[in-house]
Amino acid sequence: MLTAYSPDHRRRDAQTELSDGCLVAPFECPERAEQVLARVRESGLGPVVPPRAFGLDPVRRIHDPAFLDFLEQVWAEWTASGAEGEAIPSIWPPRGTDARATGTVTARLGTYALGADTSITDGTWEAACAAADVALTGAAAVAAGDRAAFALCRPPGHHAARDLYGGYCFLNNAAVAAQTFLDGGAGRAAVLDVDFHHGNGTQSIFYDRAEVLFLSLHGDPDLAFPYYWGRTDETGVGRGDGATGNYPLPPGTTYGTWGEALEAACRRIADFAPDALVVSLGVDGYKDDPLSFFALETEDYLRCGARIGKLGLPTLFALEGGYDLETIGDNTVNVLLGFEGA
Ligand code: Q9C
Ligand code: ZN
Repeated sequence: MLTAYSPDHRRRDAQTELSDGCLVAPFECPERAEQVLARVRESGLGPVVPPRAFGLDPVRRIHDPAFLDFLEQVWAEWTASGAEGEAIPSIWPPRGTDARATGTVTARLGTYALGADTSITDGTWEAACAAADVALTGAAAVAAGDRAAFALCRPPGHHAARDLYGGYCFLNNAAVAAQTFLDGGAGRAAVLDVDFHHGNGTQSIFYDRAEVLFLSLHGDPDLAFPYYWGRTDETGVGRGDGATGNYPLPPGTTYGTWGEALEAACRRIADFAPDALVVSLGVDGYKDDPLSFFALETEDYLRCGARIGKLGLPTLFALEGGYDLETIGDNTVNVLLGFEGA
């Protein structure tokens, strides 16, 4: 399968992440994508191609125009305000307030941020746009008849909602890709999110839509980021009722339990019979990942890919999380090799 990749991901190179009360070096760093790319090349998975420039129209199908303006302008406004650090929100509209403050940059940060973990810096917008183009390039290959493609997206996307960024995500690459399949004539699409964290952004984007099935396997949100979404009683709303499914799993989860949840999710996807599948591919469920409490092994990712491959669907893989730099390449590419061997 082809891999879409852009070196412009490197423009997202924040130096700070607010973590446990300290400003630390961000877990979501450029080396992640370089490690995955190196492993893609070594493994002989297939050609690596640069993205085509799709412009913002397909992104506007998913995201709010004022939110996109904010992402494009925030760094310039932040520096113009005299702030010296990276752009981190420090105030939000409180519970019970629907206010969408659009005045100063400080107010706008709180309007659009999910949390304070994701500093915005120079180049963030450009990298996020490149990641969306990478996803759209992979989707275009699948729409043109390729069995599968790998979008080596960075920054990741699945925590970003229609007008919300955070959890290292700005534009929801997987959602943009799923929508482009629909706009290209697919009647139904499924998104399977195997990242350790719940894909709250993708869930919320498609929550009321019957034609997009969203399923997520993740660390129990009673214990894990993003905390406020990902429980089993979140099943969709209105026409989308029944088209969302969550599989929260406990600390210490190994492939025995994880694989059972994957099996259940894959059966639901088969029943739904989508025209295309998007896999939000995060490998932060790995046993040594610094941000997760699962215990998946490198070999387990081969089995994961093989099960997804058994669905026999046109499939786009979009990279999400995975923060163990030693193994992110092997774990990610194992899913793709497992898929191809199925
Ligand atoms: N002390 C993705 O995997 N919280 N995002 C980290 C560290 C944010 C993960 C807390 C985790 C976001 C795409
Ligand atoms: Zn994650």
